[in-house]
Amino acid sequence: MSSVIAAKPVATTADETPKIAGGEMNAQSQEIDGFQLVIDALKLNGIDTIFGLPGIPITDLTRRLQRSGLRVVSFRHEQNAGYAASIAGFLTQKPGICLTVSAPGFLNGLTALAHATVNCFPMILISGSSEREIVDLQQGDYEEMDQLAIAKPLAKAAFRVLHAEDIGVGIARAIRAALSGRPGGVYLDLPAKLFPQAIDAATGKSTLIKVVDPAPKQIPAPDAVKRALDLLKLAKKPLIILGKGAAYAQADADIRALVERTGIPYLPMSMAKGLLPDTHEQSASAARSYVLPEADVVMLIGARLNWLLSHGKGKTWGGASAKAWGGQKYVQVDISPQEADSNVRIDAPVVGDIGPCVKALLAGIDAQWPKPPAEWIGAITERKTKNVAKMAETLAKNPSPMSFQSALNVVRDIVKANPDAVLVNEGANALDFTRSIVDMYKPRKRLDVGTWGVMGVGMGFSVAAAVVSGEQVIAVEGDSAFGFSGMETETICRYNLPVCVVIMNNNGVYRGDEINPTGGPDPSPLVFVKDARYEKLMEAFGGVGAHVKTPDELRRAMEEAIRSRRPTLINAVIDEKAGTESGRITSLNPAAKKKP
Ligand code: ADP
Ligand code: TZD
Ligand code: MG
Repeated sequence: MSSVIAAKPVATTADETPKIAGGEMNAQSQEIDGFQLVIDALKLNGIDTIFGLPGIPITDLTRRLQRSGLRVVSFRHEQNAGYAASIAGFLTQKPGICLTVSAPGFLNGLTALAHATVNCFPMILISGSSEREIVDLQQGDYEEMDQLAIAKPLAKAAFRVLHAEDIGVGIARAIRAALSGRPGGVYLDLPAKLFPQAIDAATGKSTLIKVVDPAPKQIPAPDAVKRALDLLKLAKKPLIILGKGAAYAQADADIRALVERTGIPYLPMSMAKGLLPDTHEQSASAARSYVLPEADVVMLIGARLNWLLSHGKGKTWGGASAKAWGGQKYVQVDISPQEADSNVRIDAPVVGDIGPCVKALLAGIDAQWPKPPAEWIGAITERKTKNVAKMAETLAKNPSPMSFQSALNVVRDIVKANPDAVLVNEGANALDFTRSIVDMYKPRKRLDVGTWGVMGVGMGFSVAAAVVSGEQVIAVEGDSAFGFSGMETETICRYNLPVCVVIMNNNGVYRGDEINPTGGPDPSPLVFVKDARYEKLMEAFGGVGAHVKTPDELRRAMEEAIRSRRPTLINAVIDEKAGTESGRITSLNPAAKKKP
């Protein structure tokens, strides 16, 4: 209570930028305000980049963050800033920060916060909020909303700070909640009144907390490791599945050693592609539909048995019916103790951080470790060889207009020649074909729609990937998918980022040839303006645009984009009849079997 009485506002409103050099303290009274405490707390914890969009009450915070030396990346829509923050968290193991204004800005950022939680990415959404007294009495304040209550069910944790001297604790708690255990999205509510609150500078500084060991590398229990090894050792048809948790954990060398020393075939989930190069001889990607039902022991490392793995049962896994268990035994390595048994029985849960878990498993694998039976490896190789040959045939075709495959064959070559480039990918067919055609060679280089299969992450992810890695970004986008965040081409140009967007333009959602069955003037809800010139969007902001109709033109445009590192948008014209409904997840569509 005393803090409220002691707190005195200093003159730092949006219209009145502080005149003192650095804007840090009121020189006479040696006071520090809430703005500065937020900045200092973030800096103290190694936060160096903020993704956001300014306005009341955080305009000055944005300015002062930049003045304090943090990189502030300002977007055109908060959702894209939020997606940027979420993927920055995935790439760096530091919580990605998204800063928004109240009510509508907060809500725009909230989708990304929920996405971060669902995908286990560490992120903090910091939103300014309106006057608590007015909000709580619902008296109609400017951008009134009880943001904390709304964020709670969608976030891993949610906090509000009312007093300047609690800023240090608030930010420490947010960081710890985002990073520790299973990472997730955290909401931090900072009411407008907090920012100008001034307290004694020395007292203020002493309240800041540098979080010690925010993501403890929890070690697994030895008996859990032994149980897992015993199970694996007896397997006749073992399989390892690597998920994006394994990519996040940054235990790349040990994961590779585990796969190679055991000799067990592995399948990478989409964002785990590149943990080992996709060309690795133990990769079973090209024989996925064979290995899932056939495997007898499956070790999941940082992957959940959710819809993306058909819940670990049913026909995909060799079950007799849609929900029947296929008979596999599962080992699951995961930081979350509650994940095991969420869909099927997990015979050997190994709970801990993937780094120490994989190390502990490796310690139990010596030269005597029995390699998987030759029949299993041979059967997989046979399927792989057949499927790879079939794929090569398709990729070599050169139809006009381009097919997804003939265009993506170019992207495949470009990524092979530039393995450090980050590939961002969204769409339906544009997603599924890219995932299966474009090989990845290094960890954390493929960023996509994740657990929700969400559209709209494209440009936010691209900006963040370019900002945090400094590497070339290649964004392969469905024309529908691109539309969700397309205005951020301006952001890409404004920050002059090396992002090359390639739109797989088939004139619509899934395909571009649907017609309105009534014969009326409205188009089908699934199609867009035909032959839209998306490349002009990038040109509008000073970037490079290209309109390409052949693989050769696409190759030249991509090579030039990578050579120049200029913001580039390539509008690749794809046959509008080429796609299928929902890409590869047609079966999830309730009416798919009875198309009107
Ligand atoms: P994918 O979509 O690639 O299959 P998921 O998002 O379903 O991957 O699963 C990721 C899993 O990784 C989550 O269950 C999460 O708890 C786990 N995870 C994330 N980080 C770590 C870590 N450092 N150590 C162990 N498990 C982790
Ligand atoms: N809205 C959001 C936020 N996420 C979604 N996944 C969808 C809607 C539904 N949806 C998909 O699942 S894929 C897709 C939508 C609208 C777009 C597919 O069209 P595209 O890709 O042009 O991006 P293709 O290559 O034409 O299939
Ligand atoms: Mg499309």
